[in-house]
Amino acid sequence: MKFGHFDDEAREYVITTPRTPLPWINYLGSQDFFSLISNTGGGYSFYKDAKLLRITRYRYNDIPNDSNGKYYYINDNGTIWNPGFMPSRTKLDSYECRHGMGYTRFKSNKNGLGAELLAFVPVDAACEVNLLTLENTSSEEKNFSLFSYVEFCLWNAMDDMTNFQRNLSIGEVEIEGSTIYHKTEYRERRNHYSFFTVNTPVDGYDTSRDDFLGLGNSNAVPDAVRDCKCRNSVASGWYPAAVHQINLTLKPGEKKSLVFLLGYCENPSDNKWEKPGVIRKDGAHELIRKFHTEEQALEAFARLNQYWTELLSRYTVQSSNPHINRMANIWNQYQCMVTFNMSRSASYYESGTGRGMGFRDSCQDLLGFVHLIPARARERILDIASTQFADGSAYHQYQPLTKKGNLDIGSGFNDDPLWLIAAVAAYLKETGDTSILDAQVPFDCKPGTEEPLFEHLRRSFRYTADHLGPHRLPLIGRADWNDCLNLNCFSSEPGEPFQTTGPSEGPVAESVFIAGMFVKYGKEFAKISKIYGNDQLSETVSKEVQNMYQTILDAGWDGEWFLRAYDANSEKVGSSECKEGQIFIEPQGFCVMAGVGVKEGLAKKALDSVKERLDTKYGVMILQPAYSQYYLNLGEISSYPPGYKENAGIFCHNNPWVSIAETVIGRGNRAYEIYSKTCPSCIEDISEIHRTEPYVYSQMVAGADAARHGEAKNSWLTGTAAWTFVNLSQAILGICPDYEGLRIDPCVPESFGDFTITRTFRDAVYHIEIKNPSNIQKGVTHLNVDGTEVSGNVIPYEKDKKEYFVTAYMG
Ligand code: BGC
Ligand code: IFM
Repeated sequence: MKFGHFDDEAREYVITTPRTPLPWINYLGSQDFFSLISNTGGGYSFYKDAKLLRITRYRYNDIPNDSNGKYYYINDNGTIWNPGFMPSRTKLDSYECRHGMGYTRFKSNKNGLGAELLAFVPVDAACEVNLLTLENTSSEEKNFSLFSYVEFCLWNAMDDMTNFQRNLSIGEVEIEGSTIYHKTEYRERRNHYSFFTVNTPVDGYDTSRDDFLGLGNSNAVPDAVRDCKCRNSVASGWYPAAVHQINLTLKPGEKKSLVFLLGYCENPSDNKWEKPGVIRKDGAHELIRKFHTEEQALEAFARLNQYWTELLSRYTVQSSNPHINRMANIWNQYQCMVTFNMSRSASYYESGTGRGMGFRDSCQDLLGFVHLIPARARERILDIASTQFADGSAYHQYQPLTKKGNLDIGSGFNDDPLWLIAAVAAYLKETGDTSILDAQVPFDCKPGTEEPLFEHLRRSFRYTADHLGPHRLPLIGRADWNDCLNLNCFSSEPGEPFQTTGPSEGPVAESVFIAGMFVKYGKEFAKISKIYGNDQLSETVSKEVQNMYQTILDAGWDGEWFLRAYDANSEKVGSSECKEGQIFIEPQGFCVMAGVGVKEGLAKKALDSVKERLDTKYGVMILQPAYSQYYLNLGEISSYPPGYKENAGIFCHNNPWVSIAETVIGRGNRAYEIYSKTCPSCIEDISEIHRTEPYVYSQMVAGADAARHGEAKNSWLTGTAAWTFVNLSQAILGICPDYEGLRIDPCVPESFGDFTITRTFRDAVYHIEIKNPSNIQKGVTHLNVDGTEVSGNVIPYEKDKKEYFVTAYMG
């Protein structure tokens, strides 16, 4: 069952009922100001950091769910409704919500009054524009009142939810015409404020939420809306809000457009303003001047569309498969940009107050956006590397505003360091910009500790190479990619909850997954060392990589698949000898991607075992059999009910790993089969089972052991976006950026036919046609580049050439 449809021409998903299985959201913003917006108008805004600079208030875990947002109420002769259905939940005569690239548009009608709301964040300004157009579609004159509504958050969202003894006394507002300023906390440390305004004189306002709502009321039908009369309240402490009342008369067929603006301002640091208690408003005035009229709003909207057109034109495919075209050209790349902006901080499943930017997460996200925004990818790499410790290990997370490592969570996830090599390798291949290796980057953000980025990579490599366990496999530490595989956790007393840090941490558990990473990214580091002019290091690194390759074969192979790990007692994890958790997906994908076992014939065996034991109609599960009880020696993984999350859920993130692995051994049919099972567009028809948004990936789908097999959770902020884009664009469609140039190496299903790709690569545009006359799955015999036959499959890179016309022949 579907709840809407794709509009590919407009690059939108069109939701046709507010009653979606879960809130289906979108993200507005591309630089510093961001909003989350659901298909019923819920969500919130923040500046740079969802925890530290939260502008409007949202309540996760609320009843009803998703009931705070930027709302517009209409009181039309006693009928109170919202264009997005919530929070009044008044049945609408028509409803449509279109989520597009950085904007959301609602179109609804009730009793002959139409409302169209366009919400977006302009490309270069710290504000959200809401262009609301009301139209009388009836044959009689209409007199009605419109009310806007936002509830302010007292900036630090965590503090806002906990520190009431202080917060309820600090809320302050100022009112200037139609502009309501929220200036709480601007007094001491933070010279910032936000405002909510509309481009017309108002007939009333409220700034005290509870005066607007009325005693004991929810925001479904505020008393002031019911009475058609704002209280003109001025908040002092308690709950600051911003409400505008506008009374309107529309003749039949008449339209009226209003521009609402939610803005954020910081005063210059040399602030000379000396009026205690009153804010300096020039920043707001400037923003208001820029987005005051409907024309200005529409111009800014056109610029936003242009921005996305340019961005998405960097990789486009035309093939016989509409799902691939849609996902590659629009939604997969869009989601990659959202993960660039958000990492794992703010979604409807990440509260914005917990995880900020993940070290491993952001490094992997980069694989999906480096071709779109190489300059910002460079900046991101340097930010991430600056949080690395001098011994090569890493803070697991850092805060987007401060860009400093997060002490609460600390370090100890032993896969983290190698992801930095993965990110830098992807950047170098994409851009050829080797100057990044010389960039001076501190350790743990401490001035005076700067070393070239190359040295950071060397330490990442060394950290893994120098922390090996009894089988000479890498030590896992607190966990590797699988955060919940906590093999070093002990509890002093039986029945005590597990601990993954502190004195009980054991040192010896090992990870075959990290070993696979070490081979894959160690090879990259050897190449990077050569590029950096250090041939000797390159050779040493290659030897260590070769040793690890052999170690995996000796100690990491179980007979039919790769082992997952050894626990702190050197017992096998992910082996046929285990009672539960006999086979895990991660090492099968990563070891084969690294090339381990390919020539020995083990890769094929491992992937056949994946198909036989882990596959379901909704995707490949992370492990089988699921853990039926909690095992202290395994940690959090076995704390989940069977079929959920890391305990045998379908983790969409590592499905592309096995799909890519299939392309390594040339099985395009199977690679696509795996791809299609989790591809949002391919499973749109089962939205009632899948439940999360059908235009983006979710982190997890419940596995075969779960009661709700096929149900997804944790949409949007997942490494799945980047890895499926790598899978689709590089492994399946075969356009692979490499150090020497673009390599063409598709691995497609037999029925796929010819296809074309246009791709920007290092300032040149490549028009690539791939011909597959014999319908094979893999293998390029030769290329024709601008009329010249080229043997092999790498397009020779010529520095100043701006356009390439390439035909690749499969055979
Ligand atoms: C997992 C969660 C887990 C958490 C612990 C996450 O990456 O997906 O299920 O609770 O790590 O840190
Ligand atoms: O690898 C992690 C990731 O960092 C956060 N989400 C879950 C993954 C698997 O545990």
